[in-house]
Amino acid sequence: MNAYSTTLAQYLEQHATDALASAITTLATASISISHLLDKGALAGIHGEAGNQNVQGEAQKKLDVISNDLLLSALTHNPHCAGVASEELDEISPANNDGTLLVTFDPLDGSSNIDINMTVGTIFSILPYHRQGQKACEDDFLQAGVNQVAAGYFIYGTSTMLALTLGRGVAMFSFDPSSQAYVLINDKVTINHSTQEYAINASNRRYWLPPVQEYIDGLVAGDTGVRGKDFNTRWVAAMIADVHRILIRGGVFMYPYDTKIAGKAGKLRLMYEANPMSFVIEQAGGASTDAVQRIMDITPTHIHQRVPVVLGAKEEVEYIKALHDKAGILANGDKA
Ligand code: FDP
Repeated sequence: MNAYSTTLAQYLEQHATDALASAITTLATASISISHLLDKGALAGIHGEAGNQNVQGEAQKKLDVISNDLLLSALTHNPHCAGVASEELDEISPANNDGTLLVTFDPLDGSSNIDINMTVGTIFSILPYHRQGQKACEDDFLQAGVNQVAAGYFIYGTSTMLALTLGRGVAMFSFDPSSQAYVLINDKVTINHSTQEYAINASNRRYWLPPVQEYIDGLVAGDTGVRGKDFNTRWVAAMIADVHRILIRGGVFMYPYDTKIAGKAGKLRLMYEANPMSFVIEQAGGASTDAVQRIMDITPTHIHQRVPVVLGAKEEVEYIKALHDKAGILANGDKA
C-alpha cells in the first residue's frame, strides 16, 4: 500500500473541463499502448528504421510511425478534437468540426534512443478551436503558446510518467502497471531558480552565436571563471528526458540558435516541443526563451517551424538572455 491514491481520472474530474478531460484521457490511453510496446521492445518487432523520412527529413523509426498512427487515430475519433497536428506528418488532420480543441503532438521524442533502450516520450499541446461547424485547417493551429489550455508529456523511462499542466501549476503522475492507471505523485512540481547543472550538445560549439559560446566558456571555467562556481553537464540527448530531469532536480537546457543547417534557426519544433515544454516549465516556476524573447509569445508562421530553446532555472535563463541582449542579437540570430 503506498501513499498515493488520486488517479488521473479523478484529477481531471476535479480540475479540467469535460472536453479537456476527454482529450487528455485519449492521450493517456494511447500512451499506455506505446508504453507496453516499448516494454516488449525487440520482441514486438518495433526496433530499427521504418524506411521512410518524416516531414523534417529525419529517418523514421518503426515506433515513430506506430505511435503516430495510434495517437492520430485515437484523437481524430475524439468528439472534442477539431484537428490534430503531428510532428511526423506534413499536413494537419481535421477531425470533428464541432470540437473545441486542437491537439499537436510529437509521438516519440528522442526516438534515436529506442534501439539503445533509453528514455523516450510523447509530448502534447492542446489549443482552443473557435470555428465550430467548419473544418479545421493549418491556420487554426498557428496560435502563440500563451493560448495553450493544457500541455505535457508522457515519459517512458525506468517507469512511465505523465507531467501535466492545465495552466495552474504542474502535476506529476506515475503509471501503475498493476491498476493500469496514472496516479498522482506530486500536484505542485517546482523548479529552483538557480542551478549548477546544464544541458547542451557541446559538439555544436562552432555553430553557436558568440553569447552562447561565452556563456558555456563561463560554465566550463567553473570557480576559476566569471561565474565563481562549478557547473556540471547532464545531456541525455532526448529533450523529453533533459526537461524531465530539470523538473525533478533543476538545471538549464539549451538547444540554441546555430548555423549548422542553413535556414534552420534551431533544431526543436515550436508547436510540438518548444511550446508545450515552455508551458510546463513556466508553470513549474522556470523560464523559457529562444534567448531573445519568451517562446510562448512567438506567433507561429508554420506548423513545422523550428526555434532556438533556452529553458529551465529562471536565473540562468535570464543570464543567457542578458548576454544576447548585450551582444545586440535579434530574434532571427542577426545582430541589431
Ligand atoms: P531526436 O532527434 O532523437 O528525436 O528534436 C529531437 C531530438 O531528439 C531532441 O529530443 C534532442 O534534444 C535533440 O533532437 C538531440 O539532437 P542532436 O543529437 O542532433 O543534438
